[in-house]
Amino acid sequence: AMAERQDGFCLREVLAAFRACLTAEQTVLMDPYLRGWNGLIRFLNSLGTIFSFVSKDAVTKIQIMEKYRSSDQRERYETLQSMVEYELANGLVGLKNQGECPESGCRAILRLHRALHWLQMFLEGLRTSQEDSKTSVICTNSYNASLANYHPWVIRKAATLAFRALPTRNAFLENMNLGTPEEAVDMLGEALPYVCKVYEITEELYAKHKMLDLP
Ligand code: 1PX
Repeated sequence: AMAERQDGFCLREVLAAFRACLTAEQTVLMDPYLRGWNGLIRFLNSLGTIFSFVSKDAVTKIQIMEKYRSSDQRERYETLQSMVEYELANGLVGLKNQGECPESGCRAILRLHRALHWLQMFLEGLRTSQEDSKTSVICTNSYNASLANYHPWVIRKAATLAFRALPTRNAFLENMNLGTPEEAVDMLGEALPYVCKVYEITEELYAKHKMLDLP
């Protein structure tokens, strides 16, 4: 086995967290979901301060949820399903305009959920790409096909500029601390279906409650 890197990052733990979100009842557990996100943010931070503006925003959303999970209402936020039910029943979502409920859990999760779509496409792109592919190109393509549609021009510009700083495909795969690039690719193939499943369940839940466009 490979030695743990100094910052202890290993994508295996992140992927295991997304796997642990899924229950037999097809619900999504909040705590492992947030654990998965915190792991991703650690990885993002290890890529350099150029991505600070991204991680800052994601951390704000994660912290909204962590606050609920340590509040008196923690049981209401045990799963994405229980959160949706609770916030909808109590008018806590902010369905009409931004600022109505700035701390809405449904709203915070929707932003992370959209980013998870990007992640899914990016990792799949990385996994299936040629050895000499550019990470920046894979990243830009997956971003343009997903998250970019929700971002104003200035954010899109900043994001695509930052992507240029990404290391080569193989260096990026080695950074994941999953072994050789080939081993990392195998691991991604095994684990990505769980990330996809979490994404699908969330998408269906939000569609059912007409919350895919929360302001
Ligand atoms: C092992 C490989 C994975 C690498 C880990 C990378 C984790 C990336 C996490 C990205 C989280 C992005 C959350 C963005 C949420 C969002 O869309 N927020 C916007 C809307 O929020 P609002 O409250 O105003 O409605 C907000 O405007 C966003 C601001 C920040 C810019 C977001 C740019 C997203 C770029 C995504 C990918 C960047 C990482 C590339 C590294 C490989």
